[in-house]
Amino acid sequence: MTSFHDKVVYQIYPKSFQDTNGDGWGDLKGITARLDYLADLGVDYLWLTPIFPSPQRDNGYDVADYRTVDPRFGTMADLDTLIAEADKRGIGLMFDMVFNHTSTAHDWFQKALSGDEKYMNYYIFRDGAPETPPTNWQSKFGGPAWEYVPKLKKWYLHLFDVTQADLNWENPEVRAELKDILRFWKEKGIKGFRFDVVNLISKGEYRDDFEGDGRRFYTDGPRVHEFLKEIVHDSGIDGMITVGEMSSTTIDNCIRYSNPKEHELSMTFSFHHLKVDYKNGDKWSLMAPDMHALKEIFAKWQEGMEEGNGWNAVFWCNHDQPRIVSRFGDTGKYWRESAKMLAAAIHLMRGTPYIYQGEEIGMTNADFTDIRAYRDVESINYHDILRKNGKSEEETMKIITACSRDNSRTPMQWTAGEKAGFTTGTPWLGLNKNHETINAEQESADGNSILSFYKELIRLRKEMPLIAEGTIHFLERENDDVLAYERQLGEERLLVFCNFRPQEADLQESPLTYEKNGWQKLLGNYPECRANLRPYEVVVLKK
Ligand code: TEU
Ligand code: CA
Repeated sequence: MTSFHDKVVYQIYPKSFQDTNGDGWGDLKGITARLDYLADLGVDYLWLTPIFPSPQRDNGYDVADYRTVDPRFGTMADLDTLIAEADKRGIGLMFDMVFNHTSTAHDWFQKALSGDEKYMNYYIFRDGAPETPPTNWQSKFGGPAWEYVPKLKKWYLHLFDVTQADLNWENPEVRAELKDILRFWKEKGIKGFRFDVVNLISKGEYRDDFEGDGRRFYTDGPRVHEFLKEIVHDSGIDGMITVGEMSSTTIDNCIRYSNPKEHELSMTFSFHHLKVDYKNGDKWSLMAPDMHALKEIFAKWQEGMEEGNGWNAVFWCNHDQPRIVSRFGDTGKYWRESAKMLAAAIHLMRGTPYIYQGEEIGMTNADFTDIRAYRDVESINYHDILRKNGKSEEETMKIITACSRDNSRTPMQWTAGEKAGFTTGTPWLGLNKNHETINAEQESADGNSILSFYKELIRLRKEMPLIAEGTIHFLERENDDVLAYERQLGEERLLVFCNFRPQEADLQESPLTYEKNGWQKLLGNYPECRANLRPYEVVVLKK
């Protein structure tokens, strides 16, 4: 199996990247138009979130047809052009395969609804009385995970929105369909795949959960590794770059998903480090990030995955997460410093880094304060749930504004001009007001910008095998202000110190002492080394 350790992936949310026909929706032609920007940044792959026909209840994660492009994004010819133009620049496309569920608008589900036995067996239908769902499981977007169909006198399972019906992976016909889809896109020239919530595909027992929302019965389920091996092998995608999105997973499972010996996936996304600001594990209650927990999670996952020869996708941002500078950094005085520090913290770890569009220019949360500005189904559902639970509109909006997935989905900020250079029409989701000061044009013109720093990190990965292949060991474990680790490959060593605080922080050993002892400063977000770390400072030293 090929290694992707020296590669960098850039995630595009096509709807918000670049519009070319003024309908307020980003499109494939828009991505093609921006390829030079991406090539200049230095990324190797573009992961596109789903561009398949879809009712867009969940922005394309509700797929109605896996074998073509939604006309709102363009045509198959536009896709061919994008693939060819990207290829010319040494960039490969990764597609986002949503195989845990389909939209209820998919032909298969429509046939199931009409009572066709073959297709009913594509989904998870259960008999039952209309008052009592088969289990008490909760949907990830709020409310029960089962929906009753009066005509069939049956319930179907939907772990996400009611329009996202879970597929029945126990049925070999379903697996055969999915393999066919993978072969189809591989033949079209797609170079890799991201698999949406792929550790939820093997459901275990259908039992009531009196301790949680049901996830322990279907997360990393009994046949998940077997299913993955089978579809990867039979569809001929082994050796291509693949990443699985793993919901509430464990290190042991992620080692099995990503150890090359297993022939499952190249790497895994896990999310534990992005829950350290969830109060009691609840996404919808506010808390300052717990730095101690963050450090422990990184140490455990980084060292644990290395020990089992697994491979992490390393990241802060995606289309489901609020912007990282707004969350763990600073959007005011230390905006630039904190964005660079956060970038280095991730890019120099052991794993393949992912950059989410706009992260490289330090984009911040949208900060929409009126629920009518939001488009995300999860945010809208939880707005209602929080209100029903007795929170005032003001308290509710404070939470939605901080936690909503729409924070990362606002249009890409290309210029300071009107509509940020994203569209000439009305964007499907509002722009962030700060595009006048935060935009790609300005960042590109400045050698000291966040964008320039990202380019430097990518360049270093290509130059220094240590970054791609070195071992990792965490330092300063008791110091909650600082994330610190050492990388090593043969004789070569790298030290990374990141101050996560808006004030100065001390280290056990001063960066100056390291310099005296023969270490060399390789990278940083402040000029010369000092005895301690300045606010949000990152210092990288090599020997
Ligand atoms: O997300 C899976 C998931 O469980 C969470 O990230 C979820 O979106 C949310 O953050 C819970 O609070 C994947 C996709 O990335 C997401 O966009 C889709 O909505 C979801 O699957 C369903 O396909
Ligand atoms: Ca468009």
